[in-house]
Amino acid sequence: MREVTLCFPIQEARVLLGFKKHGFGAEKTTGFGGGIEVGETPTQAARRELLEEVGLHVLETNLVFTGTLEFLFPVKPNWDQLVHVFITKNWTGEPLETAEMNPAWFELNALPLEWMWDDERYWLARVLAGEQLEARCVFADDCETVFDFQVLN
Ligand code: 6OG
Repeated sequence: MREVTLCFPIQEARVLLGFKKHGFGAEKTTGFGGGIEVGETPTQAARRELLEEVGLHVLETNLVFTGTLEFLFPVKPNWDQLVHVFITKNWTGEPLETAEMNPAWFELNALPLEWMWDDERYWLARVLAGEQLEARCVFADDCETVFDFQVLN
């Protein structure tokens, strides 16, 4: 299964999200991340992707791993992904628009769930509040709607 990272920078009561311009999940708003390259740890990949996608420099020690989420698409198994999720509260640099992402800040109590992957309504607020979460999410045949969401621990 493809392994990817997803990272959410948090400052005060706000989270930085990005409007994704291309690729898997294009036109959705979400955190920053992407594929883990050969020889990289998930933390190294999360750090690289945060810099590439939004211009923020973060130390590995400032990335807090919150768990893995498995996303399964029974009608499109090649879309299945294992996502290593991180939050961070310490970085340097200012968010920059890049070829991949257009970033914006959102209040933690007003997440733009209608613009996000359907799964995020099940787990995002919990992870942003600092909860550790291992979960499995199965998408319906439309590959957009969550069919089943199970917390594994
Ligand atoms: P690239 O293909 O751009 O990395 N991602 C998902 N995020 C959510 N919320 N739900 C999913 O369910 C996801 N599948 C992937 C992880 C893809 C980026 O999209 C996230 C990566 O940050 C299907 O390399």
